[in-house]
Amino acid sequence: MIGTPDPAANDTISAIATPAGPGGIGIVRVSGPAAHAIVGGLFRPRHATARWSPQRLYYGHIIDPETREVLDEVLVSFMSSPHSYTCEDYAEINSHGGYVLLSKILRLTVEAGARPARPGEFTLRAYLNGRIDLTQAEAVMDLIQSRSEQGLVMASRQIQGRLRNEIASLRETAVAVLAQVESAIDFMEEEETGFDPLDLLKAVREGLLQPIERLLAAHRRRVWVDGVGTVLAGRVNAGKSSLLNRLIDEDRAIVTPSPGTTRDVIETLLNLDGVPLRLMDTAGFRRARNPAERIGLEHSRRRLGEADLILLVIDQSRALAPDDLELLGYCKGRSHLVIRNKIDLPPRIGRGGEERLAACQTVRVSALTGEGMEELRQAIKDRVLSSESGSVGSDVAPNLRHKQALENAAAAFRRALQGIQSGDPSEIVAFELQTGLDALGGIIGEVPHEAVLDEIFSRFCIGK
Ligand SMILES: Nc1nc2c(ncn2[C@@H]2O[C@H](COP(=O)(O)OP(=O)(O)OP(=O)(O)O)[C@@H](O)[C@H]2O)c(=O)[nH]1
Ligand SMILES: [Mg+2]
Repeated sequence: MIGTPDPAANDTISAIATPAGPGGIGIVRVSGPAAHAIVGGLFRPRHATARWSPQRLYYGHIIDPETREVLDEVLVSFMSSPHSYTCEDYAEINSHGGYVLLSKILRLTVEAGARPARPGEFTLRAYLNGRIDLTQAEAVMDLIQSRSEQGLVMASRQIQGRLRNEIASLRETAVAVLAQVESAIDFMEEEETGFDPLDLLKAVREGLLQPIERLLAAHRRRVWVDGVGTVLAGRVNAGKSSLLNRLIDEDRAIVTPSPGTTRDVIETLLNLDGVPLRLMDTAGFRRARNPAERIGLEHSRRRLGEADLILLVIDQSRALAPDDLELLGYCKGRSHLVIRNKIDLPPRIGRGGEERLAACQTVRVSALTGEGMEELRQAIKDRVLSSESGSVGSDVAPNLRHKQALENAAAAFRRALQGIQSGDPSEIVAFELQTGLDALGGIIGEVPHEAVLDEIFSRFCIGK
């Protein structure tokens, strides 16, 4: 979402803020030092005014400066730095919707001196100007793209700074620990430094590693924002596409009796009583017979690798085949459900097959008659909710970037812990703590250096 940071941004940017296509209203927003002049130059207010007051809506018309033609009847607002979304001078034109009209207004702002904004650039400016941190900037996008109401609530909390606060408190703890370790470097011979390895171990374990573990567990909550990546997998002809169609109650995927019908991955959104799924139908497994099928299978495998939940479809009217066994093996250790499809037909799965399936949680359905579909829906919901419940108690949902940074921080703090335990030189411990601190700083988009020094010196009296 965020473009290349451009801290020296003193140009004025402009963009259409509403989606393309017909709509009741559309918005063009302009931000930067010339925002008021550019929009003011295109706007003819109903009542003439000498200056634009912030927090007011002005009614009037947008005029094409070249032809003097009235383009549209609009409402315009002006905001002054730093009291705007971007912290810059800012203006918004509310016109009628419609891509051609909005494009024309955008073009007029550009001809008047604005530059078309890059994706996410308004939010980038809000971040660069210090109004929000990176987690809040990311949450703006989550709010827009959330796949469920719960995801919306989580994104809104993140915008309010919930994750930022958690990271800030972790950083405070890390800075305090680092300050103690660094003072042990500087004042090695002094006894009054209060350097107690046991206290430090406790602070690292309980103040850093445990809260980070909780945040990492809360990463699972991202499914509310992103949707649960759910892959229908199985042998050719098992009934995956028929199941997709049943689940979404629509003839979306092609179903035929011939094996190898599905080639492309078909992805669709499904909301199961508030649980958002990104449901994917994939090419069935067998030895590929031609290049198209081989490519389809590669796509299937990739989606399978990325899946949050695998729905493994088995045709119970046939004996279990090596492909079924391979997929069953693949599902081990991954969140999955085994679907025994075609229960309207006599079971021919074989004794060995039955023994193999006995160890799995299975749901019996017929995609043809619809039998068992309610149970399947329930089982999917239960599975998602149970894997998400591990993170209860946390209010936030770190995304993948946060997760990776948290893992890096945790790894560094664990190395610091080991260093303290094995009596390593304090410089080495301090280095690891600083590495962890930097990783945490990366989450909110800021890495402190002076904070550590401040922390050390604020703890000592002058002359000591
Ligand atoms: N009797 C019966 N037939 C079914 C059932 N589900 C699917 N079929 C039939 O099985 C055949 C294959 O169904 P698909 O849904 O295309 O199977 P698929 O797993 O998507 O197959 P590929 O895309 O080739 O991998 C079709 O003829 C379906 O009508 C079921 O529950 N009972
Ligand atoms: Mg199919």
